Amino acid sequence: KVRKKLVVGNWKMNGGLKRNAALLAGLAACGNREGVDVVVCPPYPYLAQAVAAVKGAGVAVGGQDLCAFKDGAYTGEVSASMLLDLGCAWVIVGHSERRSLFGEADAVVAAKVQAALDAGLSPILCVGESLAQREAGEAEAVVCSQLDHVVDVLGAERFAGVVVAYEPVWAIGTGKTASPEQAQGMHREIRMHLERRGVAAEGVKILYGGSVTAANASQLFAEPDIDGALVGGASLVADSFSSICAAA
Ligand code: G2H
Repeated sequence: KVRKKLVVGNWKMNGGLKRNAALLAGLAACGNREGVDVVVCPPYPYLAQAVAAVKGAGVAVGGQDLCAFKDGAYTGEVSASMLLDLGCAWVIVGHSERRSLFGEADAVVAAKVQAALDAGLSPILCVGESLAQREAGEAEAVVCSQLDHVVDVLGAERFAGVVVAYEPVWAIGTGKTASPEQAQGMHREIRMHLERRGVAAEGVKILYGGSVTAANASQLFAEPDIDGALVGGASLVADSFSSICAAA
């Protein structure tokens, strides 16, 4: 029943060769800790740099997105096998920025999760409600429906290989973190919903994402159904990210 904690840094569209080198060097302190796995997700062009830099440091590397198709005429896209080829073990799928800014629908997200699993990558599936949806009392329904699209495509058994990241859209990059109680409530609901769908949900990691910082991480990690974090802004500062990993 013990779920090892997982902390994932999502750099989003930030970085540069020089700045990354310093940041990646600072991550040496994050890896090889008992009880927590650490993943860093730089933009595509810097994946090879990151893989080389964290070698031996006990930090894994992941993509921020992938294409649902295998290969062929899909200009600008990156496939699961390419991520794997570069040394990635993980990939973020369906981040709210992909959904809202780039029009990624639930069906596309589900196809991407499937493509990741088919290739042997571990997908981190992002779900979360907007402020309007929360205020309308629809938060649980929205999140459950996002999960259902993926369970329907994968089947319950395969879903066990997915990590879920709950990221309330109103807490992303806004400095407004969900309270540990709010986050725990939704994480519990996600686990119960997956259980209802026939997924072995006690083993599924559910990360919290949305303005996680060194200051609020330990309170979040103390909740029974919060198994780690997907960290954006704070993952761009080595000291902050290290502190979050140390709190896990
Ligand atoms: C949520 C999170 C990481 P931030 O998007 O995915 O970003 O920590 O900056 O809110």
